[in-house]
Amino acid sequence: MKNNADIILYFPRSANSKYRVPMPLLALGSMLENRYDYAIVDGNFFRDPIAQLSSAIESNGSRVLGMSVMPGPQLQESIQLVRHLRERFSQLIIIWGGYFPSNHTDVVLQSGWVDYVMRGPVEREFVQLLQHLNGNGAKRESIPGLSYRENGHIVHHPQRFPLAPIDNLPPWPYERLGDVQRYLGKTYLGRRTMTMHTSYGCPFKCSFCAVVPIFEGGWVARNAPLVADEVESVVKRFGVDAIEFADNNFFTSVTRTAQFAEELLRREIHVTWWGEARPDTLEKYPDETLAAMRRSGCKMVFLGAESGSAMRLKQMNKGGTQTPETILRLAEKLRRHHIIPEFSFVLGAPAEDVDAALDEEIAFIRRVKKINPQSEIIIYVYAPVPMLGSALFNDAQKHGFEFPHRLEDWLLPQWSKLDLRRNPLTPWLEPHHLDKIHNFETVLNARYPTNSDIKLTARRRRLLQASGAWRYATGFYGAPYEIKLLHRWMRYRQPEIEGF
Ligand code: B12
Ligand code: SF4
Repeated sequence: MKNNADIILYFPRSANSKYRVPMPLLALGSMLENRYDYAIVDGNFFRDPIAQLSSAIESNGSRVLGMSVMPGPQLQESIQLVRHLRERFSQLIIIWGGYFPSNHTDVVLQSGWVDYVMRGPVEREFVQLLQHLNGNGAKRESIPGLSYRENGHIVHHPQRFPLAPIDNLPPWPYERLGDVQRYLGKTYLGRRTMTMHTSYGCPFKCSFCAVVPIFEGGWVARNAPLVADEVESVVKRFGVDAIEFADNNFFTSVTRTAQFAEELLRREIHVTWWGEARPDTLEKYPDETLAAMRRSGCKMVFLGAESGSAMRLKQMNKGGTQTPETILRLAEKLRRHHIIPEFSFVLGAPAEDVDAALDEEIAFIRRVKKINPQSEIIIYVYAPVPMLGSALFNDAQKHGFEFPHRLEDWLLPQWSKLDLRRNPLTPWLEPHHLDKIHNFETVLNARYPTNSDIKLTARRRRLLQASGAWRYATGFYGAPYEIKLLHRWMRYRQPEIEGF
C-alpha cells in the first residue's frame, strides 16, 4: 500500500431526517488529520449508496474503506454494500467498527466480505492498523481490539483494558463534514442542536445492554473543563444552542457533572442540554447539583428505568441498587427541579407468565405518570444481546433464542426489526403480547403526547389527549385504531425510533 493512501470513512444511513454528526468517524478522523489522505463520507446524504460509494472509491483510487455499523437500518445497508464492493473491488481493504461488529464479530468476518473488525473505542488502534497496512509500523499481532481471518480461523486480539484515557485525544475535525449546519436540527431542546460524546463505556453491567460485552464495566471520561471547552467551541463556531450528550451514562460521576454545570454558568455559555443517566445514580445527586444542572440548561434527562418489578430489575442485573421505589422517588425529585425525566422501560423479557409481567409494568408506568405527569415514557421491547453467561441471555437461550449464523440473514425482515425493538424474534413473546405492549403505548402517547414533538400544535395535542383520555381512565387499551389513525395523520414522532 502506498503512503498517503486514500481512506474513506463511511457512515451508512442512520436516520431519515434530523441528521446527527457521524461521531464515530469524527473521532477516528481526528487522529488522521495531517497524517493521512482521508475523507468522511456520510451516506445519510446518498440516494443510491451502492452507486455513489462505488464511484467515490473509484474516483479517489481508495485502498481502504472504514465503515461504522450500528444494528438496524445501518446494518442492512452495510451488508448490501460490502457484498457488492467485495466483488467489484477485490483489493479494497474493508474495515468495520462500531456496536454491531463489536458484538457480532465472528458472523461479520465469516461472511468473507469484511477484512478487519475493530472492537470498542479504537482511535489509537486504528492508526496502528493503517501503519501496519502501510508496512511502516505496528505488527498486526500487537494491535488491541483487532479481529480478522487467518488460515481459516478467526483471530481476536484482546481489547485494551483498562480503557485508554481520552482527555488527550485531538478535537474532532468538524470541517471535514462540509456544511455543519445541516447537522444542527431544530429539536425540543433548541434551534440548532449538536450531538456530542464525552465518555466511553459504563461502570455497570445490565444484562440486556449492548454496551456491557464491549466495555465490561469500564468507563473513561473527558474532564469537565474540557467538555465545557468543546461546548463553548461549537457554540461560537456554529451557533449551537442545544446539546444532546449521547454518552451511555453521562452522569456517572457527580463531581464531573457538578463541575460541568458550574463551568457553563461561570463562562456564561447559554445552551440547553440533555444526557443519559441511571435512576439510582441521579437519585443520589444532592439537590444543589440538580439545581445547578437546571440553571446551566439541563432540561431533560433520559433514564433507564427498565422495569417496575424488583424481581425483573434483579434479572436485568441493575447492580442491586435500582428498585422501583428509586424510580418513583426520582420522578418526584426531578419534578421539583423542573427537569423532565425520560424513563425508558424494557418490556417483554423472558418470564413465567408474560401477561402478568406486562400488566405489572403497565400499572407501574401509570404510577410514574401520576407522580410526575411531565415524565416521558419510552417503551422498548427486549432484544437479546450476546452476553454469554448473563442470567437474561441464558433465559433467552433456554426459550430457544439464537442469533443468525450468516451475516446475510440479518437482512431478513424478522431480524432487521430486532434492534429496532419493535417486533423481536423472541420465542416467548406471542403476537398478543406485542399487541398488548404497543396498544398500551399508543393510548399512553395519546393521553400524554411527547414533549419532544415540536411539530405537534396545541390543537393537535388536545385532540390526541381527548382521544386517549377515556381509554386511559378506564384501562381499555385494546385495538386503538382511531388513535393510530390520528398518529399517522399527524406524523406523530416516536423518540424510541427516531432519536430525541
Ligand atoms: C448517536 C446514536 C444514534 C443516532 C445515530 C446518528 C449519528 N449520526 O450518530 C441515531 C439516533 C439515529 C441512532 C439510531 C439507532 N440506534 Co443508536 N446510538 C447512538 C449512540 C447514542 C451514540 C453512538 C456514537 O456516535 N458514539 C460516539 C462515538 C465516538 O463512539 P462509538 O460509536 O463507540 O465509536 C467508536 C468505536 O465504536 C469505533 N468505531 C465506530 N465505528 C467505527 C468504524 C471503523 C472503521 C473503525 C475502525 C472503528 C469504529 O471507534 C470509534 C472511536 O473510538 C449509541 C450509544 C453510545 N453512547 O455509543 C447508540 C447505539 C449505538 N444505538 C443503538 C441502536 C439499537 C440504535 C437503533 C437500531 C435503534 C434505537 N432504538 O435507537 C437505531 C437505528 C439506526 C440505524 N438507522 O441503523 C444501540 C446499539 C445496540 C446494539 N445491540 O448493538 C446503541 C449502543 C444504544 C444502546 N445502548 O442500546 N443511534
Ligand atoms: S447503566 Fe445503562 S449503559 Fe450502563 S450497562 Fe446499564 S443499561 Fe447499559
